[in-house]
Amino acid sequence: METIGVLMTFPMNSYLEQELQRRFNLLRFWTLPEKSVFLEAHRNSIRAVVGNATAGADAELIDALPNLEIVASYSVGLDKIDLGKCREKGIRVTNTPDVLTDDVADLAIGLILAVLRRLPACDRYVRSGKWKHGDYQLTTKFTGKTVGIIGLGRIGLAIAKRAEAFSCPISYYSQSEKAEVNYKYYPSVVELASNCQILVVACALTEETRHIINREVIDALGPKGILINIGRGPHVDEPELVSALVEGRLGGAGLDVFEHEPEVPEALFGLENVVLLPHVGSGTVETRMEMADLVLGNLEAHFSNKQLLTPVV
Ligand code: 8YV
Repeated sequence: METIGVLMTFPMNSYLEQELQRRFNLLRFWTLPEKSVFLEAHRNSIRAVVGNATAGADAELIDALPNLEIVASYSVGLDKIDLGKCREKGIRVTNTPDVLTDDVADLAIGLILAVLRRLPACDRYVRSGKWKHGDYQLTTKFTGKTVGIIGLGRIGLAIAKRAEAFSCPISYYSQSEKAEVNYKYYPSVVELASNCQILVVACALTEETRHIINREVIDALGPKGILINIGRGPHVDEPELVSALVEGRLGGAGLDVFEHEPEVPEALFGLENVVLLPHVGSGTVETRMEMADLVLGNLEAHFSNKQLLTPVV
């Protein structure tokens, strides 16, 4: 398979990069200053694209590669891939579901605790020596709080399971009610937000879910409510979120993703009720290795005419 051209869009994992280099003719897109010149030269040899949540395969890239057969994403999210274009052209698409579910759900709970119990601020309090002059202020209890989840897929369900262990009543919003769960269903995000204390975004980013967190939802969650986003930045109307937090119209937020990441609104930096993470939901050694193995397994399967491990298209 050493002659098969594989275009990697972004530096995502060194083990994956090494293995792709060993097994295929790996081309590193991010190292090239003149991308269009490069594509002109290599367009015929590239048969696979390996992308991630930062750089996938848009219509322009797909159209530039006449022999593209497969897009193997090092992510569960598919929002950076033009799926319609792939379907139209018969290009296969794979992602990395399941292997990252636990990590992302763990992180959602970590963010809830970090916001409610002010963990980063407490840590800063100890390090700065302030503890010697008095105890840290009281914080807010997590156990028993009502948790609303947007999107009850694999990750949403895993978050619900964990929150249940904290005795939290669970409710959710998704496109349709799920027969297999006993959690309370709300047919709109505003209704869900009005009826929970902690609102967690765990759905896929699509045209329908872009800005699913808008001013109305933020107001429904209210000055004691907490927003947790482990989905995608564009799920949230970020300027609305920032002004709600700055003005005290929302109780707090735990954010792993941002609308224009790695740019993060500086207005959030001084707020103790906000915890900011650099998109690390799946970022453990163990999980990233499993994600890399899935990408490799899917490519090997495709080019050996075997069944894909995790096909999307
Ligand atoms: C990654 C992700 O952070 O799976 C997703 O959808 O957002 C991620 O796990 C990313 O693709 C790593 O490069």
